[in-house]
Amino acid sequence: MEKDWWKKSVVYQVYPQSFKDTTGSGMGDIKGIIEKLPYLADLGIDVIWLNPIYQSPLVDNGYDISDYFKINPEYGTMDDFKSLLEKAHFLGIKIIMDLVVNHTSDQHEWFKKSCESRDNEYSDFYIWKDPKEDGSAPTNWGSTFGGPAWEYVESRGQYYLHLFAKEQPDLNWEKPKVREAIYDMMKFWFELGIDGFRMDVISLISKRQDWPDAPEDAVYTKSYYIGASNGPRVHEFLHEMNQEVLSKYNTMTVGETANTNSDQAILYTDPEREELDMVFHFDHMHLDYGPYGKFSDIRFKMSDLRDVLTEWQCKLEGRGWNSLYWSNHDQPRAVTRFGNDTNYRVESAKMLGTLLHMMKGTPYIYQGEELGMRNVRFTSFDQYKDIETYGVKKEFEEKQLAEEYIKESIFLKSRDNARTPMPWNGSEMSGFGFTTGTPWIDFSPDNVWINVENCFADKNSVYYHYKELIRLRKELPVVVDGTYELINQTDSDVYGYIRILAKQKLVVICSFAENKVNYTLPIELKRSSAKLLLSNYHDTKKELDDLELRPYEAVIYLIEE
Ligand code: TEU
Repeated sequence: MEKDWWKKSVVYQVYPQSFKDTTGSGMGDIKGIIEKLPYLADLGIDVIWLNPIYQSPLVDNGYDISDYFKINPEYGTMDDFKSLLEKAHFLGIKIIMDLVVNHTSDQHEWFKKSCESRDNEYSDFYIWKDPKEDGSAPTNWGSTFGGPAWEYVESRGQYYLHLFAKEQPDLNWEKPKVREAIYDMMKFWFELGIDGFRMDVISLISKRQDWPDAPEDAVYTKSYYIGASNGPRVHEFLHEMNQEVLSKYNTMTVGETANTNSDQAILYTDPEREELDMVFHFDHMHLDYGPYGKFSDIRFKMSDLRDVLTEWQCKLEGRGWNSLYWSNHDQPRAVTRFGNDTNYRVESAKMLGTLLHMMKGTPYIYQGEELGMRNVRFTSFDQYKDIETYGVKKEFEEKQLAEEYIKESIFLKSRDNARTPMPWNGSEMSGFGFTTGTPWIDFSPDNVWINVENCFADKNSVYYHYKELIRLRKELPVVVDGTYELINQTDSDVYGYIRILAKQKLVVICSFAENKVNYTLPIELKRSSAKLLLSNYHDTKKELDDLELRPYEAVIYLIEE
């Protein structure tokens, strides 16, 4: 099989507990994914990224692993997983799993033993530090989910580090035996036949050994970044992982690298460095961050989005590889955050798909994005389930922020927006085709009208637009291999770019305006001979010329000469 197959691939992210439940437990399961493989094959995707399905107490929905070698019985058995692998591969679909090795669950055997004493085999599998002179924690770092990043354990008279929940103790990557155990685990899954890994917070695995305090003005829940992101040995560790494991298989790897800029991304993804294939950056996710980080009721600016995406397209050209995403299980729904989820939900969802999927890199579709699913207006806070959301509510109440602000910023940014069950049909009686039981999290009330069945029945649905975008990627070499150039630098509502490969030139123009806008095309691009490949309006003019763009109109023209 060819190397770099992932450059031509479209990835679909399945959030297992919300995808399809076949047992009535209210939790999605592996058999449910198997049942829906034809749906994914029909969409045209090439790779499925599975969020963690390992044994876990589910404090952080599986990102707290208590046994790396076992499937969580909530999702099924190892035989179910082997069957999923076999059936997906038969359909030409690869499977990548989630590698969560910055931390484990506090219920992992390693951690239980590590807590027992300072001199057993697992004592320093985690990061233990003595209290400061005054008995306080080793550093002033905050945890992502609120509260300090250090937890005191009497039995050891020490604190342990947890950048996330206290139930997620950080592994000590300085210890060769920890790395060895992780590499052995990775080989186990590769030998089973998986095709790669998405690597959870992989930019955090190397900590500065001088343990600096964070500046007082750091956003508390990310104040660990100073000592734990893009750390001193992170590239050494990843190169070692590559040499010990990854290079021995024909794999795809994507690192989730919080707090990483485009220059640093080249260090992670330059093939010469033999580390990772690509990374998820957060620069476009941070465009609507405010004084409290992600949970701010601030809207992004399109010109900022254009600048950020252009920076990443150009910086990594010929030196690395981009991942392309709008959302995932940690982010709110794309059409709410970046589009217009009321009057122009379908148009803007299609526009966002067009903008992203014609760029250079590997596109990721988060389950439900292809339906144009939007944020969920829960009526009661109790409907939220996510540990991050509860942490934010507590933090904001302690800061005595206005109740309305807390409610709105949680509606806008809670991770639960993306975690409501996948709606296969519009019948609440049938659990929207997701479950015959009570779902682990409430359904979105939108499911009655936004669901797979309705999308199948509507030839103008977001689903068919995504299907077309995927088809264009497979048919036109310029999409995978072409270079990227921004068309306009000044326009505030329209994002236009071109992709160039030999005689093929793709012209992509996307409006972020809620009203009609006149768009003047640079004279050198005007062609009557150009071919309109795709639009989110059915009557877009065929010639490539100045355009009167309707709200959120997105067009793709092909010039061949
Ligand atoms: O997320 C990494 C991370 O930093 C998240 O906290 C993310 O920035 C935040 O949720 C945005 O609001 C990874 C996983 O994707 C996430 O689901 C886990 O909770 C986290 O790591 C810990 O494993």
